[in-house]
Amino acid sequence: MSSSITIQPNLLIERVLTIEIVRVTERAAVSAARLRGHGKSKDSDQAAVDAMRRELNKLPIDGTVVIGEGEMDEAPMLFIGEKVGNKTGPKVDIAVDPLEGTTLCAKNMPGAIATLAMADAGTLLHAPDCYMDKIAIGPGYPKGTVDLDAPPEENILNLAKAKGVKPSEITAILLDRPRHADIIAAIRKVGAAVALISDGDVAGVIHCAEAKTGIDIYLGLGGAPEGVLSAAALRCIGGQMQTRLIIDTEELHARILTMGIKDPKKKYEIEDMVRGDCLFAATGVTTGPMLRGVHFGKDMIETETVVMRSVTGTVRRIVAEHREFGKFHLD
Ligand code: VTB
Repeated sequence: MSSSITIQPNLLIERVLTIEIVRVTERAAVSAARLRGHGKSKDSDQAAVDAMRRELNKLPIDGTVVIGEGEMDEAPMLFIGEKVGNKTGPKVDIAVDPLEGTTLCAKNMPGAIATLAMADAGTLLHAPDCYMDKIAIGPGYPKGTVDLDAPPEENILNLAKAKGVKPSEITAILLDRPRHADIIAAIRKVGAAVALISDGDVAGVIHCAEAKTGIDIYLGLGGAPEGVLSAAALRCIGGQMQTRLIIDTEELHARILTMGIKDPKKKYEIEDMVRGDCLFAATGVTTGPMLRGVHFGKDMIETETVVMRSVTGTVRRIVAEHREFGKFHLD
């Protein structure tokens, strides 16, 4: 007796794209890594952008960059609204950060990554390149355990209670910025620990959902593009996140109107930032808690990538040995 499995074309292409996007972040990471530690953050960013764009244009998608490297007039590549892909496949929204942590890469410090998220057209939040207030925790907690509008102390105490530990056993991660002085003081006042990062808050948010990192909660203001990317990752692996754009200039007010955002003070849940299923991938540029950085071997280049798919919640870690472009160290 023969059995047959019908795979819907859209589902199949979406599964295939899971592996295809790995190629995109891998190439961006390798290009950026060539300039690791050179002190030139703009150059390594541009190298990552160029590589990511080249690879995206090979994919069977009809894609639009909705979170990108700035606006059309100021960024030559992967600007918001740029069309990518070979137009043979599904219409998709793409959020990119070809080099998240340009300073980390320039200084060869831990945690620089190349990252992107992909979802059906019209389902990713079109956010401008502004600040975003964020709170995130990992999976397994009742909805509403923390709230963006509650004081940090209250969030820490509620989270400790939900986790069944003392507040002193909670660790909060924040970007190390003067603007976070009050939040840091409030967290420490209730006895919780603070972990400070100099850059890289996409990984910062994801750490909340990775038990091995020991991070329980992300708090504070980071980039809005990074916020949408981390929301995509949490949509895949679980966790809670609330955000609000910081629209504090006339220019930003005008800009968000053109992006379809009517309420500048709207509090976003993950489902508002990523309104359907998505794919997320990140490749390490410099070694950090989440990913190993690019390793240049004698005749090959090794990369580590994490790729996630929200339909199934599958997380794959792909360690790749690139011989074709490792051999001559070309890419
Ligand atoms: C974060 C971080 C980035 O910008 O989004 C941060 O993830 C926010 O802006 O790596 P400020 O640096 O102004 O605080 C980065 O540090 C750099 O893009």
